[in-house]
Amino acid sequence: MTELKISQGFIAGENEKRADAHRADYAALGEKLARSNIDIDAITAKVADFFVAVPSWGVGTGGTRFARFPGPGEPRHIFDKLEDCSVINELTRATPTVSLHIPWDKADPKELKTKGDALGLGFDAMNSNTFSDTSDQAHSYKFGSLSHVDAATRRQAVDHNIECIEIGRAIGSKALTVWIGDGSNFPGQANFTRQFERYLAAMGDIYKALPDDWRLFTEHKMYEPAFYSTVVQDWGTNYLIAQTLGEKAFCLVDLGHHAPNTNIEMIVARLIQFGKLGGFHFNDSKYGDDDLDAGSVEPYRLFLVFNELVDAEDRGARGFHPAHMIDQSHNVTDPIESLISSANEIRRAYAQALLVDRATLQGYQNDNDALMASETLKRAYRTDVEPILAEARRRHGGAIDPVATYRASGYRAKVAAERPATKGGSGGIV
Ligand SMILES: [Mn+2]
Repeated sequence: MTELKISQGFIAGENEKRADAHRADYAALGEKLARSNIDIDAITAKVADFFVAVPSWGVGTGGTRFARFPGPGEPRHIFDKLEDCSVINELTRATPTVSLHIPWDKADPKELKTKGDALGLGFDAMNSNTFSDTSDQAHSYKFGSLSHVDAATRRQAVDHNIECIEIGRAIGSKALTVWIGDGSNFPGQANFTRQFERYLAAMGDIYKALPDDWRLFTEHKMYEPAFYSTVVQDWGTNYLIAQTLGEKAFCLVDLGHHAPNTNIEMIVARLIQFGKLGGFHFNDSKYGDDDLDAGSVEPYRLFLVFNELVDAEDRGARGFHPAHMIDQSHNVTDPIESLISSANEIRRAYAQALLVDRATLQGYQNDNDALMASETLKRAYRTDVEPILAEARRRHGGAIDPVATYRASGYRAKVAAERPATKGGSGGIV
């Protein structure tokens, strides 16, 4: 019996208020798509089968280097976080898994698994943390972790990652994501080559501890916290890592971890072509690693990324099964609402990409008809697929309007009464 935070009866009641308008919108869109020989129910079924993991750290209010402004009813620990995550899944039916972060979410694995099972949640990739120190560790990561000049510090960082794998095994995870903050702030501070050699050797030790049915994701990030050089700074370095480590190693693309104007969709295509796309951390950005809500600033770019994913799916690209995860920091919104909205935006981009007429597109590409090729993408992108998203949710017990239903449920006020107000705390931007 699944422990429900918002009853199915309540969601059904909210849906009933919107049922007539939704039915009419879905029928109208179905007619429009049928004129292009697209079966709306086939698209809806695919969308309903598309899932994205929510990050445990995303349900707490984030922050910046300057401050953090907590909201009401902040989760006190991982078990509260899992309850908030289950609300997102109940309403969207798009987020059945949670990505944990160790040590932030450290708890008895048996209790984690029991709570996840009770809430109907599984566990996605484990995330290690060697970018900050805990009070009980012997060696500091101030000057690096897996690439540190000191062997004992590197060993400590390797052991931490192996511990993450062990916790993950106990709760049913199948992947480890490694992001490090190692780098330098001054020219000359680090020897680029030796630093990367040390990193690769340490990652090799982690890779050896990886179970056969697991995948290892490495995440590149252009800069921050190191501001002059970063060890794993770009997709090229990331690809070299995956190539060096072996067939269970893949590149993770965090959409916010690139310079402004970088053609991320082309990076995605390259990694797919060479069988090394591991998955995504979805978010959006304007200036840098802003960790804004997915699709909030550049929805067209998100669509173009999904255009590459659907293209790869259609042609059965080798080794193509990317992990989808959200990685955002919610500073000014209710984190649950932001994650609901982001899961919808990610599904929206997928649905729009499914509508691209690929045979026609290929024809325009072969004819060098640049304008009509672009228009073919735009035609799919301009389609309002909201009725498809709503129907995918509704068919699986979710809400036609998940944010409105969440607000009507009073969940935030209920947990605010149960959970004492917090002050400050870490930003959780990774
Ligand atoms: Mn990330």
